[in-house]
Amino acid sequence: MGDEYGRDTQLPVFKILLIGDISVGKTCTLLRFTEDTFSDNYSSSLGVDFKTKQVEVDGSTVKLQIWDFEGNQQRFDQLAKSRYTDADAILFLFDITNKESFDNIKTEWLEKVSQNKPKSTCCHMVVGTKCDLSSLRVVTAEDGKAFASDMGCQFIDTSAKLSTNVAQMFNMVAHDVLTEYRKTQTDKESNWRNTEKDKKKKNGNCVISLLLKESQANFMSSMAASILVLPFSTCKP
Ligand SMILES: Nc1nc2c(ncn2[C@@H]2O[C@H](COP(=O)(O)OP(=O)(O)O)[C@@H](O)[C@H]2O)c(=O)[nH]1
Ligand SMILES: [Mg+2]
Repeated sequence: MGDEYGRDTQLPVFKILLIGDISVGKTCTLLRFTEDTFSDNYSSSLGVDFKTKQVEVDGSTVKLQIWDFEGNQQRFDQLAKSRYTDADAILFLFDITNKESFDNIKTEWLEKVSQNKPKSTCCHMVVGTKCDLSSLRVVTAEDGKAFASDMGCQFIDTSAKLSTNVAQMFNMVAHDVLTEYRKTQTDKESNWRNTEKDKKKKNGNCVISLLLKESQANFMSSMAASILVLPFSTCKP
């Protein structure tokens, strides 16, 4: 059984967005994780929309539906708006050999995200890509960590080429979104319980007031009877 996007409706499905400048490695990261492939010649103008992968996390099986965007600002704007609002996680990718792609997260991508109002439980992560190119590195892991900590989220260095930290990164995200999901489920459950309790309380109050009314009525009618009977019974013939 599945919905229009091929989601298995039996499992929780978490929607994860990969965003960042063109050529930072979004498509390669997605393909490394979902198909365990990598190509040096992958055309960075191509995007693959989304792919899904089932993962085991914290004793649960969940589906990650991972969305890739082309990095083309205009197309991103057209496609992304509707997809932001129900995203469970947004990963901000930058290329560690390209300072501009890092700066653009602060100046452009974060702005875009906040404009499109993702849900308050949406998890964020800052991801440095191409960490196999360490000799060309211009953004240090410390810079990445400091920036992520300002955003209140985690930072991770990855390489789609060498498969470094790619699965770990998605597992970290799956853990974060599952934690949020469980919190929401618990909140929903306790709200439901409280509503049921309120309903029972109200019903209980109704029964008590009915009983009270009934006993009041009984009392009143017996009083009335004794008032009526009393004069006759006390009358001497
Ligand atoms: N050395 C190296 N190159 C990478 C890595 N990931 C992607 N690339 C290269 O970077 C270019 C852009 O990758 P792509 O995934 O298309 O970027 P996108 O535009 O963000 O989707 C391609 O030529 C890839 O081969 C990586 O981990 N290491
Ligand atoms: Mg791409």
